[in-house]
Amino acid sequence: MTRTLYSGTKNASSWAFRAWLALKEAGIPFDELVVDIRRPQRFANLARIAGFSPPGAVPVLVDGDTVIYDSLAIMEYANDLCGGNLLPKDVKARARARSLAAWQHAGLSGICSRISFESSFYPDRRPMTDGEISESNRIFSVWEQVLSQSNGPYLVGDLSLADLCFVPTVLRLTSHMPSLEMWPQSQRWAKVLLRRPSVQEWLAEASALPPVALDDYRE
Ligand SMILES: N[C@@H](CCC(=O)N[C@@H](CS)C(=O)NCC(=O)O)C(=O)O
Repeated sequence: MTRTLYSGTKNASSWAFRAWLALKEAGIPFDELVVDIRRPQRFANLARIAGFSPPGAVPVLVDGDTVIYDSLAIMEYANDLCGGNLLPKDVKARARARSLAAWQHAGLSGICSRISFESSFYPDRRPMTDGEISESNRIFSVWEQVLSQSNGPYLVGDLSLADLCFVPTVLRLTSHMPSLEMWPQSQRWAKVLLRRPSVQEWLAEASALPPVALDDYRE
């Protein structure tokens, strides 16, 4: 049986990044097929995906006769395949991890919407607006409080799906924030998270690609 992840362009697809990370961190072997979601080939490629996956988006994991679409479903599946190692055993800690993952998955209350995943890779990043700095501080204050409760090193203790869900956001924010000094625990967490070999493997490929320019970045 084959297991194939239809993944996305590495400097543009934050959702694919999350699913890919969970499979890697779970130690699950899989083939990767990068679907180019940049224009102009974007629409034809996504139409092909829609032929076997209802949302017509990436990521999609095809595991034998089972099609798993949506990054969070793939992450949960990766966790199941590795015996639940990517979520805490304690019921309340697991609920906390799932709350964080769900918040991210539901759009993170629109925090810094113009600071896209793509913009993390721009060589000439713009300064954040005052509004973006205060939105970032809000999420850093949440991470700081969660890390104080768990004592780290990851959000709910050991590495979990919650940390992996936030990797693209950590990258977006840390690549733009003037300073993280106000958030020492989050700063440490972000550093450890971004240095994981899985994250570094994806980022090495992402950084080698031509940046994907988005119109609303400098508005
Ligand atoms: N909720 C979905 C979102 C997936 C998603 O939006 N993927 C983007 C690429 S990062 C995509 O394929 N978009 C297709 C489109 O915009 O038509 C998930 O978590 O997998």
